[in-house]
Amino acid sequence: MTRSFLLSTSLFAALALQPVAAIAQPAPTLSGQKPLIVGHRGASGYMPEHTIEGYKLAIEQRADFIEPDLVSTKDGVLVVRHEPMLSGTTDVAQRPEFANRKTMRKVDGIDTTDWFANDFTLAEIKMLKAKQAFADRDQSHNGKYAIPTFQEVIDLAKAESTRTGRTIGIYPETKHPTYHAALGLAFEDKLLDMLKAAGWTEKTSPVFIQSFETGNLKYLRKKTQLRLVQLVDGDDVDKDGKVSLAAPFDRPYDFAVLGDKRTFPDMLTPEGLKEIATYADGVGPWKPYLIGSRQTIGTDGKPRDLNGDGAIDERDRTVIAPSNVVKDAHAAGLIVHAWTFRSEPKRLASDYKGDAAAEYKAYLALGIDGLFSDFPDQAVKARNAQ
Ligand SMILES: [Ca+2]
Ligand SMILES: [Ca+2]
Repeated sequence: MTRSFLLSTSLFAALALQPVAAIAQPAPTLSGQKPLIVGHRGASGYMPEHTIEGYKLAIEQRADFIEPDLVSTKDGVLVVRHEPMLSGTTDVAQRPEFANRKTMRKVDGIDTTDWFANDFTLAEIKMLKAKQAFADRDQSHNGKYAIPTFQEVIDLAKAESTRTGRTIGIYPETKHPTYHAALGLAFEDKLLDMLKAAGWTEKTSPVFIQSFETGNLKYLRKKTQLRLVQLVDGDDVDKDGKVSLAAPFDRPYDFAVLGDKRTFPDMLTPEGLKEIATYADGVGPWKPYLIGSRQTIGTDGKPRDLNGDGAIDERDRTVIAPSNVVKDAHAAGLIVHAWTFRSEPKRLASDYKGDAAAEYKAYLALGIDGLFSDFPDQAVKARNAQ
């Protein structure tokens, strides 16, 4: 005991000689500025996603950017939904007037039966009400709020910037570009026209445009100076903490259509990142690509229930060493915006002990330039605590 006391005392003395900042300071962002907090689909941990009310809450919670995911209506109006399928986030299935609109379509190669935004006019979409997408989150706002158009989100960001005196940025995602193009509803030009009308055309404008596909980002690169972000997806995380792949989450869907065999992980190698830097300003990786988490496998070959609650989930995983993705992306001149931070204790690896702040801290320490959170208040608090 004496020995360890002496050791720890001398270690303490050695550390005391160091400037405190040298010990705990996170790696710098590419710009050296504070990381951005993006309200993911609004403040979707608290409110139904992609509603004006949800975006307003994210702004109240001091998110720097709000994130509208974009899909097209039948009459070519951009509305905000996470996907063309409407049943997961609206009351469409409870509306007898639209019962016959349920149909099967192929979405990124997958047969999908649902109601699709592209089969509804804007007037019809406006009859629907939003609902919370996660069954384990607050359902009390269901049925109250309308589906906004993209224009309404632009107008909100402008009005709230004026009201608050802060710049509220927007971070639109072009959803399923190949799918929309096949329907004659490609909307890249429309998106740029709307942003231009809002006065946003420059690299310094408070806008990022994101996509999981590559072709539409390359197209946009030729037409705009606005910042572009290549999203990088995956299917799942395996027992060892590595991202696993299965279609359609194995590669950008335009790669799949063109027979390009490169996968999402291939895009995060130093070479892959250099390629992205030829047409985008940043990369938006699913966060297990930065810090994975592994299961503990028992002698029976099954994952162990670390917290003994009878279920196997995120809480039974242990984080592994961080990857080099942030460092390699910065070396390629790319910013890194990671997603999605979901602050509920049940969605955190065991290392974080149910404390979302610990997870934010671990990622911010890598030098990420921004992150998407369903709980912007918690993300802002963690960022400001740095
Ligand atoms: Ca999104
Ligand atoms: Ca468990």
